[in-house]
Amino acid sequence: MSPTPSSCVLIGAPIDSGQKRPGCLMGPAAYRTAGIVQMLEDLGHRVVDRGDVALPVLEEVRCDNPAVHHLAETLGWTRVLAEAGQAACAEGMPVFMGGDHSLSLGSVAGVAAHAQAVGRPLFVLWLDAHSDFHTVMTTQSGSLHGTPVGYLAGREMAPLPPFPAPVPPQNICLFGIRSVDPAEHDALQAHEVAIHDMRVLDEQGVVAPLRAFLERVAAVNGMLHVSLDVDFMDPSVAPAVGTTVPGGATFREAHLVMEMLHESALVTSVDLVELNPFLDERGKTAHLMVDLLASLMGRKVFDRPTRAYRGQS
Ligand code: HAR
Ligand code: MN
Ligand code: MN
Ligand code: MN
Repeated sequence: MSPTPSSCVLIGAPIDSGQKRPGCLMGPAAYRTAGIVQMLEDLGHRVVDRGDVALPVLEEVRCDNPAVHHLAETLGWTRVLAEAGQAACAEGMPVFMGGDHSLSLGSVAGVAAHAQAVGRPLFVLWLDAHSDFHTVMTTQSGSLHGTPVGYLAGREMAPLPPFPAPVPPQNICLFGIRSVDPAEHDALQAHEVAIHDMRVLDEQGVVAPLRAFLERVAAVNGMLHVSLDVDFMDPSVAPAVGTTVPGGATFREAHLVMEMLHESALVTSVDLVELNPFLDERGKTAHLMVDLLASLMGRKVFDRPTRAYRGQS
């Protein structure tokens, strides 16, 4: 289980439709401009850039929540990303370049289908200010970027297709959250999702809670999908996101999480989401996201041994 070198499969997801502020669709271009391919190659990885997925012909859909917007588009993106994601898993580590967080409806569906096919349990680390645990029926904003965790946990999400192999709530870790709507709060309580909110990270730091989760992944030879929302970080270090929430992870906390993930050698797929380049300051946030991925993929000042998590050979 060597963390380097590996093959990375880049999948661009130029998606804006999961929320109301235009701009996230420029995300994949911003990551490429910030040098994501060169960075990965410099770390010794093979990189295949699959380009951007394209929206298929849309089907007509309706739902009973009048707040919901762009449902047909979201359904279309979900389909193509699930397909692209599952195919990419067979070739290397998929890196989904968003696009708003609704892309994870598809990316995680693809990864989950792959995990099921190879008979390994899937774990999901959700680095975000938000819990994204709504359903199509509970969202009040109607913005479907607030629903992917609900979907992958197997909550009722018609007219989306049923989630393939729902992830058991205990295998989902929400890390850094600090903005949870009342309907999400109640559903989270009922589902036993692992939650390390900002209060926990303030008290314990990022290391102990993350280590505890990684040990659980390693103990059962799990696959680990990491979904990194720009608003996991504090807006002072990551301004280019439409839904900033003060009190987020610092620059070093975010890198430390990524460095620990690298040392764990457990990560099998990644989402980079919610970057809105139109709101950025001279590429600052795009560069931060690429640098965080670099830490996750092995950039470090001094070599450190791969940390053997319990149960990992
Ligand atoms: N919970 C709020 C809603 O559903 C805000 C969701 C915002 N989500 C993101 N992604 N920005 O984490 O509208
Ligand atoms: Mn829109
Ligand atoms: Mn999110
Ligand atoms: Mn968020």
